[in-house]
Amino acid sequence: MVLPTYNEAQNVSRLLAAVRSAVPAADVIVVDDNSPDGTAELVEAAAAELGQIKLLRRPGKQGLGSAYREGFAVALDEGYEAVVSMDADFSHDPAVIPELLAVLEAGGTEAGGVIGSRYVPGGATVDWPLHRRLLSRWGNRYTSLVLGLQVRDCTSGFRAYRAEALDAIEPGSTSAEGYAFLTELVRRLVRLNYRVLESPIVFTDRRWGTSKMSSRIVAESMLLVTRWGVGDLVRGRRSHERVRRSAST
Ligand SMILES: Nc1nc2c(ncn2[C@@H]2O[C@H](COP(=O)(O)OP(=O)(O)O)[C@@H](O)[C@H]2O)c(=O)[nH]1
Ligand SMILES: [Mg+2]
Repeated sequence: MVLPTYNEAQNVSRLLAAVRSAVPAADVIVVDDNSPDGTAELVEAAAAELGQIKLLRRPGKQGLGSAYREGFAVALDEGYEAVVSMDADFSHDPAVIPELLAVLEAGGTEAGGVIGSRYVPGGATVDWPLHRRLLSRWGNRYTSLVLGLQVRDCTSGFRAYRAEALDAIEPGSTSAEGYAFLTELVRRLVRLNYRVLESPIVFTDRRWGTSKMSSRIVAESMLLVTRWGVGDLVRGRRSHERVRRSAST
């Protein structure tokens, strides 16, 4: 499990306990960017209590993409079979992790990853303010249209990757900071002919703490998706038929 945290003091202790009970065997890597609210200290306390929790402390806020790049590098070094990512704010229900792993396993070696998806039948978004819902829904529609991806939720951070596939797409060589980072990983999986499956989740707005999403992150995402899409058009490279959606519910 790779969990990026920035100012998640109100969530992190409970979340780590919930993760442990959902997937008792999982090792957890928390990547904290020196959160001013003391998140790292709470992670250390949880690590002492629960075990199998590693904290990567970084000097300052460097963004979600950067946190994942570092967390994934450590996870891939450890030689796990699967790597799971999720927000540390309870928007992603830890109880769903075993299901994502089961769908990944059922997908066989050609399945590069499973996305916990809000936009496949059975998926939903609850309590999110209207502007966030519209942004996410239309941002995803734009992304799949422009990039020719058959994936409906490219910006969900709740995912299970086959470690071999994650390694193959070299997340360390990406440069995006926000949602575009998540989209770029999907794009790279599809390019390498991996299947990207989607399993429905119910996403709930965080109850505690505040979102770190910013207009800069949204702008970065729109800009990069557009740039990639134009690049693809120029090169005539489209990959519609390569991705199939999971039929699982
Ligand atoms: N380490 C690290 N984690 C971050 C950073 N930005 C966001 N996060 C974490 O990434 C996850 C997603 O961010 P969040 O604020 O929930 O975004 P939202 O769900 O789109 O509103 C949360 O667990 C955050 O604590 C960052 O710069 N560094
Ligand atoms: Mg969140």
